[in-house]
Amino acid sequence: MKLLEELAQSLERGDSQAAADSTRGAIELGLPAQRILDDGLIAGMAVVGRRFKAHEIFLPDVLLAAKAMYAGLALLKPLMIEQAVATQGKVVIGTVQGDLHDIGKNLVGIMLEGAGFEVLDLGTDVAPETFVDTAVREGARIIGLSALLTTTMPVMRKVVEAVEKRGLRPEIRVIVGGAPLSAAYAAEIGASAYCFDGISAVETVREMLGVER
Ligand code: B12
Repeated sequence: MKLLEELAQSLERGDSQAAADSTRGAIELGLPAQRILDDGLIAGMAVVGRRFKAHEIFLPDVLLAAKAMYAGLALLKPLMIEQAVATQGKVVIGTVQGDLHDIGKNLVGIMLEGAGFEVLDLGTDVAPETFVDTAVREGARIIGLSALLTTTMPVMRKVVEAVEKRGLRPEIRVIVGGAPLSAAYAAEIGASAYCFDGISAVETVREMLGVER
């Protein structure tokens, strides 16, 4: 549908105003929230993610796309709640204690939210116990940790240990990401998975929660 294609393209261009206009237009047309989400916002963000991975576009473009996605999501959210668009499960995310970098974590959060997961974003500089307490309280089965500093990477191990100590494994899984990380480091600290970017985070979470697409 042309309007939803335009919505997707507005994300690719990073045009928040157009994204909001197209989303509003689609809502006024009476299209279901799920369809606006899938064929508009998620479709656009998926292209952006692929082009970023292929180095065809750069960080500022991704941030603009993310902003445009937020502009659309903000309008769509009340409708999603009203129409009870099935949430695929909850994911707690945050940047570990001592670390204030949040751009990558926010992008991953948007991608997960866009893919239909409920994201509980604890922000930055988050203590290990806070991750675990929130996951338990909210019934989230996945904790996603971000670290951009070599000095804060070891905090991730503390979160894994806290999950283990409380006997919450394997019900609660810990996935990790951030520029200095690697699959080898994730394995070393006992995390369930390392994700290179938002797309791989969505794929990993879908697989872990058994969500088909
Ligand atoms: C922007 C930036 C900042 C900004 C952060 C703004 C913000 N709101 O986030 C500011 C200016 C505040 C900053 C501060 C500092 N920074 Co800085 N920063 C960067 C920079 C340039 C870009 C990071 C970024 O946003 N990348 C873009 C995003 C999209 O990529 P990403 O974060 O990697 O995220 C992707 C994946 O990693 C993954 N991912 C990320 N998180 C998660 C989480 C999960 C669960 C999953 C599944 C996946 C995932 O998916 C994301 C999307 O694709 C990096 C350079 C770099 N090459 O990384 C330095 C860098 C990380 N910073 C660095 C340093 C040293 C600092 C400071 C200590 C500087 C100082 N002396 O004050 C402070 C530390 C402050 C603190 N306590 O955290 C160093 C770290 C070196 C090291 N070995 O640890 C770097 C590498 C720069 C360098 N080459 O020296 N920084």
